[in-house]
Amino acid sequence: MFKNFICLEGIDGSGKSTQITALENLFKSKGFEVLKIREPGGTEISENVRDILLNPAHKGKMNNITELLLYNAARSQLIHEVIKPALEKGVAVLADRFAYSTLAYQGYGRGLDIGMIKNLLSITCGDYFPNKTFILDLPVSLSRKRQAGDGARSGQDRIELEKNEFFERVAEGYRTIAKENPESCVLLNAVSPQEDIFKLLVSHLDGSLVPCS
Ligand code: Z5A
Repeated sequence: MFKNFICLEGIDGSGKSTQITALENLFKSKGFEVLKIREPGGTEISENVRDILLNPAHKGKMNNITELLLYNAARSQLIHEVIKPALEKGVAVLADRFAYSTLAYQGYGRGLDIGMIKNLLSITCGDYFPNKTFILDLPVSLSRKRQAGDGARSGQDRIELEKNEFFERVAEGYRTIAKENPESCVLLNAVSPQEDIFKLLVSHLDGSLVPCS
């Protein structure tokens, strides 16, 4: 039932939104009903939590456990209000980040205990976990360049204000996650041209797309 729950992960600017939009178009052209979601966010409550999490005025004030719980609170609401009903109707769900973001940022980035986070994620997500996760692997220096070159941005959020060393740990954490989950995760080189990444991504989905019932 949960076959078409696909997630894109990676550090900021790695091209998640770009690839999700291309995937959405492909899925629609194949007759799928598609739901695109982003984390944190996607419901009224989760978007309010997002505002608290990303507010740059909270830089240096938010405790790491508070941050961990807030990301999971936003996710729990999104799962129960949006993801669960969509998957039960046979809608394909395309997620811009999900639970592996917490493992990468709060676990490997902040240094919180990985086992504790995995336990929390299993409470938050239960059976609702992407069947395929694509991790876009980008050097931190390029992530910063893409952020700076993106005119649509209005200043840095609280997480973007972190130092490069934090993002190096997050990027390495994502590589570890990909290695530990070879059945469900694919690590893609995000430096390649968008079209090449998309072709590769689709090649990993072939055969796993099922039509809406
Ligand atoms: N966070 C967390 O700590 N814990 C959690 O559990 C969760 C999240 C769920 C949410 O940020 C923040 O919360 C995030 C992690 C943390 N913090 N950081 N840093 P967000 O949702 O607001 O933003 P984001 O997901 O990090 O990033 P983004 O700006 O949306 O990036 P993106 O979607 O990966 O990239 P993009 O918008 O598709 O592309 C960025 C630019 O690069 C754009 O100009 C593109 O045209 C260009 N681009 C894309 N692909 C390419 C290629 N292949 N070549 C060249 N240029 C490209």
